[in-house]
Amino acid sequence: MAKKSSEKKVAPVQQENEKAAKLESFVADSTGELMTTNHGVKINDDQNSLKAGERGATLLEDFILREKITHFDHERIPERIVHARGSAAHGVFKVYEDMSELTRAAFLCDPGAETPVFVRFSTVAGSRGSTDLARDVRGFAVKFYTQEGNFDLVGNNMPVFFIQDAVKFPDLIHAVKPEPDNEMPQAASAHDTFWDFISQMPESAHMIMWAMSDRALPRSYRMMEGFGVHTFRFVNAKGVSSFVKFHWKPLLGVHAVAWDEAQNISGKDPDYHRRDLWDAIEAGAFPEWELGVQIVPEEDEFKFEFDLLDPTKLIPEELVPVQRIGKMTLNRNPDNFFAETEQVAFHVGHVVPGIDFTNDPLLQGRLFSYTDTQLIRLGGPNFHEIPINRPVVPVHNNQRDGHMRQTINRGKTSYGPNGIAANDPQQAKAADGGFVSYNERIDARKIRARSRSFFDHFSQARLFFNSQSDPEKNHIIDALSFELGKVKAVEIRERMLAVLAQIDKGLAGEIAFALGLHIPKIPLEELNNSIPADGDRADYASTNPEGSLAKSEALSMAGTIKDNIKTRKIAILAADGVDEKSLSKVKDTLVAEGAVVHIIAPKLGEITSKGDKKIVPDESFLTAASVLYDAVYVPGGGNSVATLEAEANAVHFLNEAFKHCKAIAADDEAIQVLESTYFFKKLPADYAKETVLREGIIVSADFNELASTFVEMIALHRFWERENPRKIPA
Ligand code: HDE
Repeated sequence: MAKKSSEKKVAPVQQENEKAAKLESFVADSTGELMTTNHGVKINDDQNSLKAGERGATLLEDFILREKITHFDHERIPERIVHARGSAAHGVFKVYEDMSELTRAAFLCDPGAETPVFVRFSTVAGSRGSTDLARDVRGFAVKFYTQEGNFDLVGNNMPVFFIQDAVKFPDLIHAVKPEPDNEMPQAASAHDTFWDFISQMPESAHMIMWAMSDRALPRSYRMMEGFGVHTFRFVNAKGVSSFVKFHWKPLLGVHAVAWDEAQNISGKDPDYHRRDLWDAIEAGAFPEWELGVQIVPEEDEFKFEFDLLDPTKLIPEELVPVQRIGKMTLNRNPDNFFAETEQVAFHVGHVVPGIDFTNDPLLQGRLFSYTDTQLIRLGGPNFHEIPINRPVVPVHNNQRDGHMRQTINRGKTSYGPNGIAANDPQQAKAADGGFVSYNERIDARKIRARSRSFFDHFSQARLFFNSQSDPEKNHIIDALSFELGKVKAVEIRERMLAVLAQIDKGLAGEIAFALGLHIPKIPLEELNNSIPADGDRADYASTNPEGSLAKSEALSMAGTIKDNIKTRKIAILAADGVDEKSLSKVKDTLVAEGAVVHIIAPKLGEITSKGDKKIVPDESFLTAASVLYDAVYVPGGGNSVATLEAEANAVHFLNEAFKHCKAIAADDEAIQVLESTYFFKKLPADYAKETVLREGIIVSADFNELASTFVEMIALHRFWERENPRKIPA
């Protein structure tokens, strides 16, 4: 078995915990070791196969060659059918206060307990090698290694879902995946099959608004909210249950990139989110989220305009506030992508005593799917023995054998009840921590049907749209115009316009204009084409009530945290002759505020400052791109300014940063570089601070003022107002 090496390199910032200690016995480190076969025989030569003579044929006898090639031939396993592309990190979770009034889950009742976690973020539709910046939902799956076994909160970065019943999931995924005849397009919903399906499935209207919003283009996994989506149950020690919705609230705020930027990033750095997460953790800038819960007492189940069991609905925070009950910190990158990130197996059915399910039909179907998929993906029923999946507490039961069994179970019995082994392992009493399912009363007929309380498909879609800021609304309109513009079949576009008109006529009108179409008048009962063969269309007709809430602030990203610039990436453009004071004053201020600053020069190697100091740039214009940065600064220094002004890449860098609404700062001496950009003429003649903050551009000779205002500007994230008029040549 693998061994512990005293020389194992652990970055100083990385934190250890109980799960990390348990994983340690599986870690292999070859530093200073001799090469062996898988059976421990030392290898003398693994670069030349065994041949009959120097120029002769390779001999079948060569067990070293055969083992090496055979293992290689089997290195790949099936990728996840959805959420194939992901990145993960280790961390810890701590609850703030004892939650035992609501739940008996021990890890939520002891503020002193630190629970190890492993979190995997993912896109949904793309395959393993696809880009991070696809317009898509993001998976947000958390495995808590609690003292009562594993609890998996397998959520997304959007609080609702496309469909109301798990039986439709294969249809949804077949529709969004690349089309089956030509396997195109990869990691994109902008194609006929997806919108063909969606336009006949009005229950997806709410989720479509989320998926077409900026939420689908996160700036970073570290800047996304997470949601458990379904309504779950908390159950306390007395057996009293309440409904609960889970939330993750990122302490860095919720931020997005622009669609044009996302498309560019996909080319310049398809690993953008993966790298961002990895780099932040390596640098010790540990991402943090607060765990939030919305609690609904059992007796209030029917108090809402929507059904708590309907996964296309959220509970507006105005109706039930989110209580923040604990904090999660990700503080260690995995040692091995395959062994950990790829082999981790989440399951929405992994719950601990005190957390239970509701009858949400989407949740119920998921309970079946996750084990089923792991059986083939991870090769058999023993995937729970893979180190990353093992709980930190012991496992004892009568399950035995199967492919790749690791545990060597002692004794004669593998059944219960047994007399031979005194009936061990014994079932656990509830008082000893045994899981007891919530005693919900069910008295019903078997029926394939949906409750009418699920049929309002539009009021929350409208609530979401109405809650967005103007730039966010524009982005939704642009996104839908883009996606439907990529759809070839006119009847699909038209059907979709009819659906959108149910949400908001203005929204549908703008998209119809972009598509050069009219909105067809399709009555509500005609919109839903997902009805059973013997179903009556009228029985399945959507309803479209007004909804009593006009707006919900929490649904917009506009009011998110904007008070710091921690981990934001800032570019400083420089060339030979740069004024080193101008460069370092701004750089030092940004670094002191926690930003990551890169100097970008016409070439790599060294540049020489005005004062003859050697400066080593981090990137050249060839290796860097403005889309990989949040803001840009141009320091002074006559020669540097003259070089940058004449350098098309530098001017393009600034133009693009402007187009993507980013903060731009320049030393007064570098004004010529700005003058070479197309946007300069838009600047007001006097750079008063208020104007500067609105426009996100500052030019000043006072480095102190410049640096501190630049920090404020970067914290605001983006200046979306600049998109009007939205015709920008970059
Ligand atoms: Fe999943 N989902 N899902 N899902 N899901 C999978 O399990 C499934 C749904 C989510 O990082 C699969 O191990 C069905 C909602 C995440 O490893 C599979 C339905 C939500 C991940 C599966 C849903 C999710 C998955 C594929 C409809 C948000 C990635 C590989 C009822 C609450 C976990 C795997 C990771 C993965 C089935 C809907 C979240 C096939 C049948 C809703 C974050 O089992």
